[in-house]
Amino acid sequence: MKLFIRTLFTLHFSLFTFLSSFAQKRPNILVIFSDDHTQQSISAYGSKLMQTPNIDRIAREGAIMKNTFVTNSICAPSRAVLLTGKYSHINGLRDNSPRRRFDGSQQQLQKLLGNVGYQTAWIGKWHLQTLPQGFDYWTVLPDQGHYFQPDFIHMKNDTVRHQGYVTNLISDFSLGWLDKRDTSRPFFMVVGEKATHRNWMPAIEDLEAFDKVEFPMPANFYDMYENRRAAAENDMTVDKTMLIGDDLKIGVDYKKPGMFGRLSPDEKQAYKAYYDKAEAEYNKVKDDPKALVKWKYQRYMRDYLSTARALDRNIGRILKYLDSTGLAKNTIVIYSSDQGFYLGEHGWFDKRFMYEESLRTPFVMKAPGMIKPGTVVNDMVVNIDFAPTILEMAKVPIPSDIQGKSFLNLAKRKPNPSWRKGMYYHYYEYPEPHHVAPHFGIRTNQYKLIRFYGPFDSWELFDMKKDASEMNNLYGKKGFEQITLMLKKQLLELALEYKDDEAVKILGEREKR
Ligand code: SGN
Ligand code: CA
Repeated sequence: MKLFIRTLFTLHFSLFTFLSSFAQKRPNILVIFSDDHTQQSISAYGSKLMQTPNIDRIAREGAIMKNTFVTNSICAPSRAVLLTGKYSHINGLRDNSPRRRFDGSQQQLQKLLGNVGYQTAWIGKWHLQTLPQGFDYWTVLPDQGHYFQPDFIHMKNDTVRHQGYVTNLISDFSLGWLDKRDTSRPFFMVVGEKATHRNWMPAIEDLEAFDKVEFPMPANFYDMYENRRAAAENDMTVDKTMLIGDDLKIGVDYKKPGMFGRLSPDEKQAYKAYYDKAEAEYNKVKDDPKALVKWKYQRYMRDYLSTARALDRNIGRILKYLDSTGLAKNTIVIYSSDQGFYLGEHGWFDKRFMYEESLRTPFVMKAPGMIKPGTVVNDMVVNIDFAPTILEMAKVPIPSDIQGKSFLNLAKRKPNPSWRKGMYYHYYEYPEPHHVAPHFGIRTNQYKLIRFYGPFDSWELFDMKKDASEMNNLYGKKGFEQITLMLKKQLLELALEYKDDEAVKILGEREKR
């Protein structure tokens, strides 16, 4: 009996050491996931607006996915896609309204990684209404969080206010956790950035960064939305929707609690001095609508890009930490954002529409030994693919109910002829806050077909090769009947494949009429 127990014990022990040594071989995974940080402002994606040397470094040392799209261009739903690898109608989080709450009891990436021995953490912006589940450690901003002196919730319902600028604090907490983690296990950490979400409050040191630059307005800034009924209904223009106070920071009451009231006395002084100068310019143009909108656009760009500077700088800080601790050689680093954003295209800020600027999102990753430096992937990847790609890199089997596909092989430069040729999109939140009608659609290499439903029931068709800025709706025009039929068929196939019953029903009803 004794011998039996001893043998059993030895067996168990060797199995344990075997498993933990196996676990040791798995790479660490660090995902930096920002908010509203768009490809048009990232130099690795060809932006001339500013330099993002640290994001570019990840791309240079690894892979850049040039055509990365989201399933639903909005904050919390996009995070839910990252965690589940499933569309909004499957993971349950379709929009940001407080009545929608993410069901954290469902299968999620961190739980699957935790099951094989990963130590898991989410630090920073979370925004999923319910508190994180399935992480060993988390520290999150309540709701949208604040840029200055933000509150954080630390593992319980304890809200603590911290001194400092949010992008710096998120890095401090992330590096702090890396310092104290259990080094016998691989880690999976998400650094959830608040930048560059509205109302784009730059760090003090970045306030004047773009003052000498005059930004060219996008060619379609003065879009009149001809032939695009749903787009015409928007309430997200730089001209009309952007707020002079909270967004453009003119005439702000620094005593009022909230975004500006949280600045320290020194920060208030610096902000006031800086935005008083902006106010003097504003006073010169405020009665001239044409000059005013140009001024608003310049101010918007300055604030957005200055806020992005701290983001890129902090990514650099995290990369340096990995270098100096030797972790870099066994750590996969991914940089991505929850969606893209309009920097004046169609006259807009914000996201939501299936048009290119907010449909796209950045995705770069370096994985030493796994992905060759300088890799450029042009195949279409979608944010449902992020979770399965991470699972494959961690050598974890991908559950069959995950809707995305791992693109690791594409990043390893192994072409896959059966890879998707069209991506599927579905947006829901309406009417507030920006009056973007619900819609779904398909984007192929050359075309985009969008079906708006609800109050602005309509179709849009674009030829992306000839009309990259999506100004010319070809739906119903002569000569496009065949391609429209084909795209409708593909759209229905995708809606069926992803089990989007609501879209299938709408498409079916249309057919009957
Ligand atoms: C949230 C949204 C923004 C939106 C404002 C509107 N972000 O911050 O897209 O501009 O609300 O606020 S999201 O993370 O929820 O998607 S409002 O007060 O001007 O209506
Ligand atoms: Ca966002």
